[in-house]
Amino acid sequence: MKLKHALKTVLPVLLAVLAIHAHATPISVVSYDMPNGDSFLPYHDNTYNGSGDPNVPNAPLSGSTGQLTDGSLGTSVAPSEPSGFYEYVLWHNVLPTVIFDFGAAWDVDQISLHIFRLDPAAVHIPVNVDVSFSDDKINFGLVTSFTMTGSEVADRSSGWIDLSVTGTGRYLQLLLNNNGYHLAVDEIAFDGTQSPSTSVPDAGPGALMTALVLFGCCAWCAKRHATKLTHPM
Ligand SMILES: [Ca+2]
Ligand SMILES: [Ca+2]
Repeated sequence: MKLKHALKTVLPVLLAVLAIHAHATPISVVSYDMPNGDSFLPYHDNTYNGSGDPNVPNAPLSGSTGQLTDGSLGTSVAPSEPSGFYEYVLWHNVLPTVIFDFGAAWDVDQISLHIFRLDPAAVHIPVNVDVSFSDDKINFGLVTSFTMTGSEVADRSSGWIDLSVTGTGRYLQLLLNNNGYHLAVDEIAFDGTQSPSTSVPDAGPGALMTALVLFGCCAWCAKRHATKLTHPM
């Protein structure tokens, strides 16, 4: 009886410990909506297979995914070789806004952008990236704006830029302010935890060890109490 009571007391603490140890995992993107890339065919989102024509520059694309979330990365590209940009989506004439659908609400804590920089061809890092969240794809919350220095990635190379965010929603909107220059992006990824936080936590070794110690203390206390009752002083 006492053991049952002790377990009842320690259980909330144990669950809290497990929740604290839940950690971020990659978030799968169900679909993203955005304007297609510009001019040359390699600049487009060539594998996008939803609504909208990926062969038409700046066509509105929606309902599916393409090169931005396929896991494939581009390489360095010579300024005179548009074909080398195939893995990238390159915008110039539009200020791209991309709305991602995660299929369910997630607590997002990191956005990772893989971007190519080529100063001689005016392919630059965006001057700022604006992030906002929504549950219905219509009403978006407060905007978090990240200002870039332009040197996050070395010239003539591509690299990851990680942005730490705090936000929850099924939809995430990214505004990539290219400030009138070219912007070449080949992958965008997200990390976070499923929302609400009552989802099944990922119990690591530390969490399990803490849980075992708590359980052991609980059992010892209950046994000691029972012994006292059996052999009163
Ligand atoms: Ca890609
Ligand atoms: Ca492309």
